[in-house]
Formats: sequence, structure tokens, C-alpha cells
Amino acid sequence: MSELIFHHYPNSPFSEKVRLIFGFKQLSWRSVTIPVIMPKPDLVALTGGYRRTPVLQIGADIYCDTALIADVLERIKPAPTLYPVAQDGLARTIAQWADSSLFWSAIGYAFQPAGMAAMFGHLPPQALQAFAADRAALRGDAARLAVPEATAQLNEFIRRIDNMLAGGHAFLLGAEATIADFSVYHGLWYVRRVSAVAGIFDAVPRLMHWMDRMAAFGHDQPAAMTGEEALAVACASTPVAGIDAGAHADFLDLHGAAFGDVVTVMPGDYGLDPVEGRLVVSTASEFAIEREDARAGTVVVHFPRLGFQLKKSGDAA
Ligand SMILES: N[C@@H](CCC(=O)N[C@@H](CS)C(=O)NCC(=O)O)C(=O)O
Repeated sequence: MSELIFHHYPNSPFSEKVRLIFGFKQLSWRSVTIPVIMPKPDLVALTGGYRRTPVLQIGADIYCDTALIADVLERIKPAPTLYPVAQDGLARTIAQWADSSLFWSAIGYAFQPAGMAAMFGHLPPQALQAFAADRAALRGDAARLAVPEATAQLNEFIRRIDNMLAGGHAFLLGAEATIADFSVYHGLWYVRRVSAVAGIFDAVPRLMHWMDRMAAFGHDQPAAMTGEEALAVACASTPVAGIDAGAHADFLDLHGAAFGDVVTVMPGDYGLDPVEGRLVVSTASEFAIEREDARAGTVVVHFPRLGFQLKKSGDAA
């Protein structure tokens, strides 16, 4: 198998989720640091337009969204597992809640004036304006949480998470970490790094000990790679699930889109940048489309089905 090439930046919470999964599974990886705001020309050459962070590349296969990335890492290295059989449904359901509701309450809380000053106070005004404009464009019409609501939610959420540890076990669902731990952790990590707002955890020392145990998984020690080098890897590789591989027996069509049809795929919530290509995977859990790129060559871009929307090209919006 080609190397695991991870496109991310240090302060990205969703990237921290995956970096710790690398540590948990003791997988080695290569690190490509991408820009925090648009433009991201090297990343977008690989993805075809998807701009969110992080993205996993394996040769000419490009995996978007951490829910899918976690599944792919599990396939590559099943032990230790993120999805113990008896807890699979519960762990995935908590993870989905954490990656949405919990994450946005953590971000809304961290972006109060004291948090903003601590995180961005060193930036020149133009850089701050560029960041704010980029994130406004990313969010589009998605609902925003005001600071008082975000604070109330986060307080209640961390009280509930702390309760999950009341049985004395080391991780949220028992003695071993599951995908629920990694998804709950990353938004809280983002807040706890900033001392101006980290006081919210003072009331829950047990939860802070759990966070320390999560941090102890570490990240492995990736060697750096440039975006240009990652593009060269894609160019030199053949995607595993390309058009030539034919349709999988589990091809699931809920859109009137057959194998090989030209479609667009994009997130359902924010960062609504459509990626166009020929549909080569459509299962209960995943879409993938093959596309050509002048810099990346033939690549297959994979998305989780949940949380993403597919349209046949030419269909009305
Ligand atoms: N559901 C996505 C969410 C990804 C996400 O929102 N990432 C943030 C950074 S942590 C982002 O893309 N921010 C804008 C950017 O990096 O351009 C996932 O699990 O990967």
C-alpha cells in the first residue's frame, strides 16, 4: 500500500482527531501542511474543489471527511479497533453528535472575545479580516451559535461527558478508546489549548484526566512532505476503485445515477463546493468519483454518504 499522506494544519480540531487515531493505531504517515484559508491550490487539485480540513491521500485515492478517514484507517489496521462490535452503533452515534453539535458549541464558546484575543491577537488586522471573510464564506447560511448559547451548551455537554466517566473506566464507553472518544475529544482540545477560556473545564477534573489519556496516544512522528510532492505521488499512482475496476456488487443507487455517470458531490452543511466526476463507488456508506486533473492526473475522490449530497450533473438544483 502507498503511504498515508495527511493534508492538515496544526490548529485544526478535526485534524487532531485523526492525528490521535494515527497514534492510537500506531500508523506511520506523511504530513502535508495546508493553508488555513483559501486559496489551497495543491489540495484542491487533488480533491476537485473540496476545501475542508483534513484530507487523507493514499496514492491516487483521496479521502474527504474524518468519518470516512477513520473507517479507512480501521480497514487498513483493524486493531486496536475504533468500533468494538458490541458498541459500534453507540460509538458512531456519539461520534456523529460530537462532530456536529459538540464541535459547534466548542467553536462558538472559544470564539468569545477573550478567546479571539488569545488565538488571533498577534495577527495583523488584514490577516484577521481575511480569516473572518474565509470562514463566513465557508459557513454560508449555516446557523451560528451566539456566545451565551454556545457557553450554556458546552457547559451542559461537558457535564454529560464527565458523567460518562462516572463508572471509573478509562474511556467514554469502557476500558478502551473508541471512535466516540476521538470525536468528543477534538473540539474540547481546541478550547483547552487556550488558557483564556479553558477555565470551563475546572469543574470537571475527571474529564480533564480523560483528555490527558487521549493526548497520550500521541501523533506518531510524521515526516513532512510538500503539496507538490503529494501531487507527484498521485500522478504516479493508479486509484484502487477507478472506472476500470467496474461497479461493486453493493452499488446502491438512490439518485437515478448509474456507475460511470457524471455527478457532483458536496457536503450537506457547509463548505458547499461541488466536486464533479464519474461515479465509481456508491455504497450504503460511501460515494467516490473519478476525475482528471492537470496536476494530479487521474484520481478517485471518496466521501462518506452520510452528511454529503450527490446530484447527477445537469439535474436542476
Ligand atoms: N465533517 C468534516 C468537518 C471538517 C471541518 O469542518 N474542518 C474545519 C477545520 S477543523 C475546516 O474545514 N475549516 C475550514 C478550512 O480548514 O478550510 C470532517 O469530519 O472532516
